[in-house]
Amino acid sequence: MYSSLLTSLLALTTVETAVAASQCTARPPFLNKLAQDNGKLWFGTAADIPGTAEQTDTQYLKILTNNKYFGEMTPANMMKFMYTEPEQNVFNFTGGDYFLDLAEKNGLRVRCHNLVWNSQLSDWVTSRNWTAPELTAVMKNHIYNLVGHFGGRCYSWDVVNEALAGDGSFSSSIWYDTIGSEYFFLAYQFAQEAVEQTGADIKLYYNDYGIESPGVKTTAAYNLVKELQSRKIKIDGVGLESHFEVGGTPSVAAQVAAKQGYIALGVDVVVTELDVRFVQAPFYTAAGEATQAQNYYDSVASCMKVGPGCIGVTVWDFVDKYSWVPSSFPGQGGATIYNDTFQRKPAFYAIGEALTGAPCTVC
Ligand code: 9MR
Repeated sequence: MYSSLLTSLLALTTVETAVAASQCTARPPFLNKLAQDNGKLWFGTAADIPGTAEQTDTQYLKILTNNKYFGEMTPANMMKFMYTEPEQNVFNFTGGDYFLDLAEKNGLRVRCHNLVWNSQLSDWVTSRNWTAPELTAVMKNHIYNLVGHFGGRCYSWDVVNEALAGDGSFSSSIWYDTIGSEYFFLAYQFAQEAVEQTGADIKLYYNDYGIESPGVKTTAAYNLVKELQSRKIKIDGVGLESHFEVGGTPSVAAQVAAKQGYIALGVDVVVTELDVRFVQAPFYTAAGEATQAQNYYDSVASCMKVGPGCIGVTVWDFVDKYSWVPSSFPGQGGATIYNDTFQRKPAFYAIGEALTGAPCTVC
């Protein structure tokens, strides 16, 4: 369990604290390097680039593009439907290409995100009624064009994003409501065909939240994987978003159990969007940050404990000022591993400890 770092830091004298802190400051845990040294493909982060303040924030970019910290980046928005196909069959790959260029220049992999979702669709999709064959053709064309254009530059694609409701049924979406449950399987079939046309090794993922610990929705996700497999349609992995609340995250055991369930089906898992938000201020108390550190530790530790089937951990951006949380949950925040002024939080060191099993000062 994550304990040694915080307990020992709290127990130290002022002088000792200063020494320990300076060791951390002088030699912070290089999270991606530690992840890769310990059997993972990456420790990664989402980034919302180009088109936002992140694009020109030199302090931000210096950390993002340091391959010792991050080995993967996921576009928070730029590859979504509304940006990539703003008008029917008119594609805009500028943002996605910029993102991939930045990643490749710095040696980071990219999880491409996402092809079929109910959010951030273009108006031309949502503002009219479609027949099932018409919308199926729209979906196919979108998938073929995106997979074809970005090709093997994508380590993987999140093919369908957030298809399930809390009770394990398909949630209402323009795709489901128009095409029915077959939309899900067709999306993967089209993605598989498109990948085959590229000739590249591109992994196909299902990505969702609320499937990080055993329960009805997680069982439903297992069943989607099994159904794809029984139809011999390509499915390589499941993304466990892991958007959690401070003090309210599933136990390590629960997160291990859920991950083992996917891995037992023969697919990989990735922690794809990890963050742990405070549901109310204050966001920066020692006690709150200690709990948050434990929560981050538990998710990363669960990925370590299940072995190579959990191939990496990605946080959903790394500095509080660029987190999605405050705009989606007014009054909530403090969810990432750096505060607004780029100071590393205890959670940062806790991740280093989870990746290595050793306190940050020696990792
Ligand atoms: O981080 C994204 C944010 O900038 C967008 O406004 C938001 C729109 O819904 O989507 C955010 O990313 C989401 C991701 O694509 C899917 N899982 C949940 C993420 C957080 O909302």
